[in-house]
Amino acid sequence: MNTLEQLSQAVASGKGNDAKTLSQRALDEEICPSDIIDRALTPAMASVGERFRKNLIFVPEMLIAARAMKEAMSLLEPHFVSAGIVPKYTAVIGSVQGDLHDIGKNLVAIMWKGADFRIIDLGVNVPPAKFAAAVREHRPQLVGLSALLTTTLPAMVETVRILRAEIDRPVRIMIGGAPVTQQFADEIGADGYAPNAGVAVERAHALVG
Ligand code: B1M
Repeated sequence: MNTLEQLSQAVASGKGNDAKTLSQRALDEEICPSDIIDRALTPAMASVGERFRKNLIFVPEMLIAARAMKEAMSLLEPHFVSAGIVPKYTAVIGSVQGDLHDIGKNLVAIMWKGADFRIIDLGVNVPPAKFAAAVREHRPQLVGLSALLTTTLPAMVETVRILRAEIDRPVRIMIGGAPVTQQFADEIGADGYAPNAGVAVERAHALVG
């Protein structure tokens, strides 16, 4: 098994220390950090989700795998962020109310940080009013909403509605997460949708540029 395959297996089985060691080994082998995410870490979480769906594992195993993924990401994050550069734009980001999933949201935040954005990360389970308050306080050009559950899509709809109703300055809204589609973004009046963190960077620049 090569390093990326071993890393994927370590994350899927929730071995945080191994995940960190193998991420470092992958970097030492000069594998680019976004390839490490796309070819090892993300597929690991997809396989965890698949096993959960088939009732082969349960919530605790998903949680442990998520922790292992975060260990690996903590090692990779500095490779995405350019030190000492004052960001040109500000973005507020969070997982919508009721949603505790944050790995995808964190990945988007890391990539935006490396792409000229100061990030105000509101975390998970963020009520619409908290997004609106953060927009008033930090005056971002962009707001990012993440949702991983079909049951939290209504909270995304409500957050977009409240931002449109209460914020009287131009702010672009991007949405994403596994159940989200371009069609849904169009229907609820979001300005943009991205299927993954890489595309989220391109679309963010298109929206604020
Ligand atoms: Co949960 N969970 N989970 N879970 N979980 C899913 C999402 C699920 C698909 C698993 C399954 O059944 N196959 C399923 C949802 C089904 C549905 O609604 N259709 C599910 C469920 C049911 C649940 C619970 C209800 C389980 C329960 O309690 N019975 C529960 C809900 C808790 C809650 O939120 N209220 C729950 C809990 C959890 C844990 C807490 C244990 C853990 C999360 C830990 C954490 O995030 N800190 C967890 C995990 C780990 C998963 C899976 C396995 C992995 C998610 C992940 O991190 N993926 C997931 C299965 C799966 O995704 N296949 C699953 C990797 C990540 C890189 O991808 O988040 O999709 P993703 O992000 C991508 C894109 O979507 C996009 O870019 C990212 C990077 O490329 N993107 C954006 C995301 N946000 C974006 C924002 C943007 C743009 C792009 O712009 C702003």
